[in-house]
Amino acid sequence: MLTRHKVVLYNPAAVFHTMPLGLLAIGSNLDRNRFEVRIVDARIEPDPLAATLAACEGAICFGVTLLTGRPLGDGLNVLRAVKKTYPDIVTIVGGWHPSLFPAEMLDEASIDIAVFGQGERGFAEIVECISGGNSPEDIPGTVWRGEGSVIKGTPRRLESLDAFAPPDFDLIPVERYFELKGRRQLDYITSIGCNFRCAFCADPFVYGRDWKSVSTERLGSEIDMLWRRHRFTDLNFQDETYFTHRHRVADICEEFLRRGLVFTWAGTLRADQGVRLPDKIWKLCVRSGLRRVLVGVETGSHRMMKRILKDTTIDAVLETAAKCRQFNVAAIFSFIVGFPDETPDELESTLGLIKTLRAMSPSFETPVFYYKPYPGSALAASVGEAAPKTLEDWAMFDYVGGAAGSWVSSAVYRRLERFKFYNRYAFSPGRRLSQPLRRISRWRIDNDIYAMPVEKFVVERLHPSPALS
Ligand code: B12
Ligand code: SF4
Repeated sequence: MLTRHKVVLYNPAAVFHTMPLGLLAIGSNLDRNRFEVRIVDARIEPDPLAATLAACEGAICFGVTLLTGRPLGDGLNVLRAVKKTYPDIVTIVGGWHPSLFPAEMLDEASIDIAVFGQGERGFAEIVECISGGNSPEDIPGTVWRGEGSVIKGTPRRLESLDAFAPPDFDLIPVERYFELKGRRQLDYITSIGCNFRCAFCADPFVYGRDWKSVSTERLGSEIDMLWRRHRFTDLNFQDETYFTHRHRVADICEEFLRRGLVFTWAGTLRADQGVRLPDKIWKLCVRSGLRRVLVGVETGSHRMMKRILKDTTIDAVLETAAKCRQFNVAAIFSFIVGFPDETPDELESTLGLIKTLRAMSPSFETPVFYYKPYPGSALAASVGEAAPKTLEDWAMFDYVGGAAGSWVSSAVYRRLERFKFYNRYAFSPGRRLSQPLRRISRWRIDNDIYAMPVEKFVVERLHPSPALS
């Protein structure tokens, strides 16, 4: 009888309960007859470190997915503890931060191998090597320690998702995620990469403006099976740009309708894609359950829109917003502020656009994030010395919690934090108790008066939980 080798995967602590799709992708592509896959998610374990150390007993390797910011810090702590307790376990990191900084990951002694880019095939090859008692070297898309130096393998070409096994949701306690999310919402990914070139985004750097997807037929039957099995009521597509090909989107809607699947769904839409989407596809989307789109607007300034290579326009944003209103689709319009050379007038244009969108519909949200200089782009280069250098610095570099880059003055930061607070309450439907706060917030936003933010002080004292915007 074959020995089943244990492989442990760790998802660090983070603010939301999105399902760990990266770990599901790599874990589902190991031969389950030969490998026992255990996923430990810090977001659902009461004592993640103890659970990880217990799971790693007898395991041949420990894989961690790492996002920049606090998840990176948590991941490093756990990697160190695992390596200390089990010096022979092979530790592997992958995901967005290692894809941006593969070689730098090996500055950390507790990390043996870093995988960059799409991970399914590289991870399977590494695990195969380890289980055969071999040292995983020369595997494309990975970085490892050679004789006295760190060696980077050749990059892998992005592969169609049809080349891999679909995510096996039995690897995670799906019901527990539903409970924590407060709704029966399943996360899913139908494509990887993005064809666009936005200068602030990690995607063009990591996937070279390539985009690959799963076929609609396979997606239809997977979602059908998952819906019957888990009875989710909402499907959250986590693709970078779900509406990349409008005819594919239409085919997926037809699949859902043909199979009689009843749920709502949400996906990412660029403003220019919203404009190009014919009304009949908007209607089809709504008929098949579209409830919300996520549109990365980023800025309300024409010059910044060009500078960040967004390749869309503010008119397109407003037109897409009008379409959302026309077809009764909710929208999250997300913004980025604190670009290195953003002028005060440009910042005001952004805040103005946010107010315009909020006033268009109560079902429009406008979260605001601070710009972070991810490498590989002209924008990041312009930040120069201010960019974080070590892994520890990157672990402290987090959008969540509201940190801005050092080039954002404290006056601008204060103004933005106050604007974000009042903007959040000014337009939200809220309960009766919060109506005075809503009125005062609306008054402050309409008149641009943010001095003496007593309400902000009181609310943050009462509800100190981290928020995204
Ligand atoms: C869901 C999500 C989250 C979830 C994370 C869920 C989780 N697992 O904990 C939450 C909400 C917590 C989150 C937070 C943030 N996110 Co986010 N998020 C996403 C999103 C939309 C989907 C991630 C996903 O599941 N992808 C699908 C899976 C299949 O892909 P994957 O994770 O990349 O995994 C593949 C490879 O990376 C690799 N791989 C991944 N892990 C591992 C591990 C090993 C061992 C190996 C070998 C390989 C491997 O193999 C996988 C299969 O090919 C992505 C965009 C995207 N489409 O990827 C943005 C994205 C990852 N997020 C991003 C950002 C900017 C953020 C925030 C900073 C922003 C914010 N608004 O707060 C924060 C940072 C985290 C924090 N400080 O808490 C950026 C990248 C940031 C970065 N450099 O790390 C992305 C790419 C969006 C973008 N284009 O800007 N995010
Ligand atoms: S911001 Fe969105 S559209 Fe632009 S490159 Fe990144 S994923 Fe693509």
